[in-house]
Amino acid sequence: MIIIGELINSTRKVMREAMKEGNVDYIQDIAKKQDEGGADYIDVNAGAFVQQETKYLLWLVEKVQEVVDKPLTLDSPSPEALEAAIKTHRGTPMINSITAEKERYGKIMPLVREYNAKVIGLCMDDKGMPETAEERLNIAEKLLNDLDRDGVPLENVFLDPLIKPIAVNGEYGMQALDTIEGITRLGTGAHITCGLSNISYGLPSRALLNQAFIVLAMGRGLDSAIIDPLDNNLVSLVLAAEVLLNRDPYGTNYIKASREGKLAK
Ligand code: THG
Repeated sequence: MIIIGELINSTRKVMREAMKEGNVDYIQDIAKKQDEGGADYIDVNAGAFVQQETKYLLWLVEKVQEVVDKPLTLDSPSPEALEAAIKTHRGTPMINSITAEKERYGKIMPLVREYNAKVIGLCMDDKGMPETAEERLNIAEKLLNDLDRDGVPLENVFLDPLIKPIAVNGEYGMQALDTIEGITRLGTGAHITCGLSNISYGLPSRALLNQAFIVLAMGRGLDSAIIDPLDNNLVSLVLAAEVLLNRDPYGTNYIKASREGKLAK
């Protein structure tokens, strides 16, 4: 499972304050903890600073890379902010995100290609957020076709079905799961990721719903997720599910985590 650590995000109040105050210690501490918690990528988002997004994003890239060797997921719809951040980033980043919207695709795809970046592709187009699994799957196929045509290796692509809250519509869970399975069945070699916690928005005991949902989604082929790597129950459950799905041969990772005392009971 490719884990993307979600905590360095300006939509979170604590993080927004830390960014405003230039609280480097706090941000670097969260970066290190996500790294140790098993994050493969660290997401950085400065979108709350509308006029100064680029400035804050560059600062985040610099400060996080001072203390962590993992690549970053650059979380912005702005081609300008993304390009500046990619140039500052050491190594190969992941761009979060591209869509099938004509203008956004046209501006972001060349960055993906030029820097050989990983990229998250959201299942949306100029008609907005799709309503059904079938529409999502059609957009996913179009994105994969276009990226392939434009020379982007599909193993660098992470499709995101766009998770909507189950509290808004009881069908949203099944829609996401059916989309994940549909993408898996295409067999293109593209990865599948999602912002997991959207599913539980507005309901009590959100952690519980997130945990149940990640296991269901992994069973349908989810192989990456944007999550809180400091949630030991969640990360332990992911390691357990990998063994059960035979995605961790001989339980090597699971047993190693256990020996290191990292697994929840
Ligand atoms: N897909 C992609 N990228 C994404 C998302 C997605 N990036 C942003 C988001 N969705 C995933 N990241 C987060 C980061 C933090 C929180 C949730 C998702 C979070 N939320 C709490 C809440 O919702 O209540 C707390 C907010 C707060 O602290 O103020 O912590 O879907 N590709």
